[in-house]
Amino acid sequence: MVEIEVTRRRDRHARQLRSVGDYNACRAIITKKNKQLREKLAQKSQNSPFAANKIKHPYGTPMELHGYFRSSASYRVRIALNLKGLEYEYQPVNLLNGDQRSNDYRKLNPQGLVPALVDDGAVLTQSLAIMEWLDEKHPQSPLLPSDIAARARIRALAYNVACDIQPILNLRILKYIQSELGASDAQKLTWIHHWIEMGFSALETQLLQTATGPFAAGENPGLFECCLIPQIYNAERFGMTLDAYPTIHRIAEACAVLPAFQRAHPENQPDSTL
Ligand SMILES: N[C@@H](CCC(=O)N[C@@H](CS)C(=O)NCC(=O)O)C(=O)O
Repeated sequence: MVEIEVTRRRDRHARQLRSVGDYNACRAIITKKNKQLREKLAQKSQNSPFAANKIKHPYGTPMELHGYFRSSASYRVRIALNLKGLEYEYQPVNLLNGDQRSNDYRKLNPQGLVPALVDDGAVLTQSLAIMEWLDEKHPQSPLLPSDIAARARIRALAYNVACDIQPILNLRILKYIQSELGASDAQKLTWIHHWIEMGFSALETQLLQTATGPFAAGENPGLFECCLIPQIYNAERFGMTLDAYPTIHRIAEACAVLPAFQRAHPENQPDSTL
């Protein structure tokens, strides 16, 4: 009980700091919290640094997720796996070293992009396709609503992030605009902010058009939140805030307290350098 109260007080303090714009102090609290979480999880399993991802798998064979701690597409799939309580083994692919372009990795995904999921011999790529595969195969904690119109709406929100925001901010695009087109660091940042702002403004309006509960589809997070939270992480990494997007902010806060999202956080991955 005491521990829960301390945690709540710390979270409240972090929120207060963020609301007054003291992002460094807020980040320091969150970093400390995540470090403690990591230590706790590591204690639970003496042998494995992947304790965070060891959840009992109903069929015995763990899936293999090839990803990178900071990759937002990998982060989406980690959240989806955690929401469904599925065990998986994490295989880091270091994007900064170019491991995604190695011959070995291209055998899994000829696109040279993470994530890839190996499940029962099947190799799956594209995070949205992977999440829908998981949803069809493991119907517990559905990622999509049962109503057809609600499903289409959630897909549209998720695609806004996954098809129209993230792809133009991907590492290879950023590298290209700098190395081939000569963009400076400042121009790169302007590019990132521009496309996230445009995407988030539309999302905010779309979310407001339909009244929801704590999450976009009502009481539970799903496909949209799997896409949104990694994009927010990315936006904040590049110095953006959610002040202009109160609904997005509210949904993010609701996700932040859930273990499925906390375990999937980049800082809690075995390959994290944070
Ligand atoms: N549409 C793909 C996007 C995958 C993607 O863009 N992955 C990024 C990381 S988030 C990547 O592997 N980037 C490597 C690179 O740009 O070289 C998906 O949803 O899986």
